[in-house]
Amino acid sequence: MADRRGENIDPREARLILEERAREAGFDLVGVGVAEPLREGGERLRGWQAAGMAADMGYMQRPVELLSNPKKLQKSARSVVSLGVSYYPGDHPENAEGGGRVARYAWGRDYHEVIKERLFRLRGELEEALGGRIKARAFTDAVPLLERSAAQHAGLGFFGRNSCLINGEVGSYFFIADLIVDLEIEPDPPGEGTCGRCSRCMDRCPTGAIKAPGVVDARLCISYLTIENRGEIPRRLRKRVGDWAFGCDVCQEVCPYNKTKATKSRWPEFSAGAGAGPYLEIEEVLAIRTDEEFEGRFAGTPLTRPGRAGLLRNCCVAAGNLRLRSAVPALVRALREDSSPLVRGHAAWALGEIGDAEKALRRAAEQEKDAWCREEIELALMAGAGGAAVG
Ligand code: B12
Ligand code: SF4
Ligand code: SF4
Repeated sequence: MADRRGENIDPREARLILEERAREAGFDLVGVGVAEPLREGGERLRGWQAAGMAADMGYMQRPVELLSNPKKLQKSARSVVSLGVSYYPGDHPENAEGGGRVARYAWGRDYHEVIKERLFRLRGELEEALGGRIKARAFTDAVPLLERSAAQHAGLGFFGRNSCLINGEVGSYFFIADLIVDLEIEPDPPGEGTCGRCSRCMDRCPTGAIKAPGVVDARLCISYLTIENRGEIPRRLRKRVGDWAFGCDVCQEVCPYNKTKATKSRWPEFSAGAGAGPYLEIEEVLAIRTDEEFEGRFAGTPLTRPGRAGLLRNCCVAAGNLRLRSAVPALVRALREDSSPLVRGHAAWALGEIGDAEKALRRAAEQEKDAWCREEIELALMAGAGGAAVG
């Protein structure tokens, strides 16, 4: 139980202390909302779920009442503190070597771990400064709550047409973290701002995933296809994935708010040198054959999320789209030796795109036991022979 001493704290004083401590802890944005249901966000979520746009993300199929109500996470909740931390590490250099492109949020260490550490410390400091134990749940991207909606309520920014939360000063390259507390803290006015007449993100999204302003169909989104998706990248979308091997930043790159305002991250953990960086070496990734090797290479970074087969699948697609001749031997080995049909099938596709691998594809066709892979090989042979487009 919370120490009831917390109840005597003036909400305005609590807000000042929170601001001071959160800034000291390195958060770029701080805001507070009353712990009440997020009605508009909930309604939007309901429509999104009903349209099938959550794809197969089971955790996004949970009841709207749960995802949109902070009190479901903590019964005694009175305030939701939203914190923003810029992860912007800079821009991708030119892809001169033919690498697999990594979205900016994933260049460094795993944000879940990094933010959690500072968030827990902040919670401790707040408890101390506020003179009593406050009951607080601290999390980022890990519990069922519409974090963007909560953060908009708390004044951190407005919803862009790309559905990202945009802050007029910082842009949109920031993570959201939350503290749900049983203390009354003076709330902030909701975030305001507008895209005006701009629609660049909708026009430039490579797969047309932004179906309406603020509505992203995950089934088409490259971020979903390369991170959360456990199955194949649908053939009709593969070419549109381009060289993205993990996530996608296009709808943020084109956004005027990021072109002029994006604030560089002050957290060294999110810099390119701290993790995988802006590009993956495709041949190196394609040579990873076991989960142990994969963990050894990517543990502590967000890139473990799709699993070994998922990341190799993505690198095959990027290699195919880049027409990466230097990757042919690694693709042929993956086609022949990899234990995962997902990898073998996408390796076949990539070889079909690059061409000149007919012999290897024919040999694989004779040995392949998996029906889907055999189909991929046949289509790759047709594509490689300059036949019908694989689609
Ligand atoms: C599922 C998920 C995904 C899915 C689906 C994305 C989506 N747009 O729904 C996929 C895998 C595709 C994805 C991709 C990305 N994600 Co993501 N994702 C989430 C997660 C877990 C839930 C999002 C969600 O609730 N979707 C359901 C739909 C209905 O909600 P929504 O798109 O957020 O839209 C809201 C607004 O439309 C809002 N709304 C309310 N009123 C109004 C009014 C108007 C006028 C408008 C326009 C909208 C609006 O209601 C909706 C519900 O809150 C959150 C973490 C969390 N627990 O919230 C992170 C989160 C949204 N992701 C994040 C990030 C960084 C990304 C990527 C940038 C990663 C990348 N580079 O690849 C991309 C961005 C793609 C994009 N354009 O959205 C950050 C976003 C931070 C920010 N500044 O906005 C979050 C908040 C994680 C975090 N804690 O930092 N993600
Ligand atoms: S992340 Fe990429 S694929 Fe997804 S909506 Fe944005 S631009 Fe489109
Ligand atoms: S690119 Fe334009 S329309 Fe899209 S989020 Fe940014 S300002 Fe809004």
